[in-house]
Amino acid sequence: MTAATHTPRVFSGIKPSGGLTLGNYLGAIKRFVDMQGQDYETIYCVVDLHAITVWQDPAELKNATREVAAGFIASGIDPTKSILFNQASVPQHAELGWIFNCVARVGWMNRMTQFKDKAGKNAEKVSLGLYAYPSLMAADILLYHATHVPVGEDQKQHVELTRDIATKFNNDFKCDDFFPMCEPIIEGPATRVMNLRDGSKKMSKSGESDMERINMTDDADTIAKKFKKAKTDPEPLPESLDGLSERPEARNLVNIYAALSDTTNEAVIAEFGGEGWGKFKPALADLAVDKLAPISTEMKRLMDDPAEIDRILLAGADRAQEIAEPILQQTYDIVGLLRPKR
Ligand code: AQP
Repeated sequence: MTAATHTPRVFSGIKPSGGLTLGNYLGAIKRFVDMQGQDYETIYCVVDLHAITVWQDPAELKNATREVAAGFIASGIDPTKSILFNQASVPQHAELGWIFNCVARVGWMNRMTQFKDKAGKNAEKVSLGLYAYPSLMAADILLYHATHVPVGEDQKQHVELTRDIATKFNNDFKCDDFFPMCEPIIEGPATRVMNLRDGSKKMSKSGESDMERINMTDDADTIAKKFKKAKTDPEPLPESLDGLSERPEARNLVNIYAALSDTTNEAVIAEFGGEGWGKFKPALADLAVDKLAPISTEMKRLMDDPAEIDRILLAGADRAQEIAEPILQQTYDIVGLLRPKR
């Protein structure tokens, strides 16, 4: 099989490790929606197996899984156009993940910056799953022979590792390009949305303070309050983009405005250059409310009917398995694992 024969196929996922943030929306979901209905098959997954690499309250996890699914649908992922499912309902992910644990090298995992950030000084005490996370992520992507992976900047290194795993597997087992070289798609002004209280840190679901992030389900008053209190400096917005280079908090708010309004940072600076925060922050809050309110209203409506979300996820899992199972079966054959047909 040659690269050219791999069907153009998009795969990406989001962990149900807490409520969705504006970072997840701008860095991932909004872009997933943009890629839907173009020249790719699109497969989107709630990656619950990744969520449990750190402790998750079992009573919360199923709800969080449904909420991420609701976030996808409310943002515009159409389950008839894209395949939408949760990872735990397609066991082939974990099966291929194990094979990739045996392909990936410990030295590769040691270089993963996300592991270092998340483990911090506690590396001896974190789960083995957190360490092996990138190998399962490679399985998520390659189980579908996905060719394109839209992600935020923080996931670039993991997609590159996926390519390393594919290359080593293809070389070790002399199977040409059985697994494709997937491309990370990292585009737009908000590929790394930063924490509102500290412009050197990423906005995360699991960050310590709720004030450091905008949740997709925040109401208008909360969004306005969070932007009002967002850390900035005393200077007005600069007249040109260069003036943002040493101002991470200011740059972050400009990036968010540009991404929410589907424009460029240059256009935002052309509109607001020279203005103070007293004008820009309320405009940003209004824009965010305008974009997020219809999504959060729809998320709430969907969450009132969890059985319907489960039905959508199950139908998606069936479609996902139709693609995944033959690829996993071929992988077993290539590796030499005996798996007689029932
Ligand atoms: N701040 C961000 N800016 C841009 N993109 C982001 N993404 C996450 N945060 C930002 C992108 O969202 C997708 C799903 O990410 P994930 O939830 O699976 O994992 P994560 O990157 O670890 O997200 P969080 O919010 O930081 O979760 P926690 O706190 O639980 O670890 C990815 O494409 C990611 O790049």
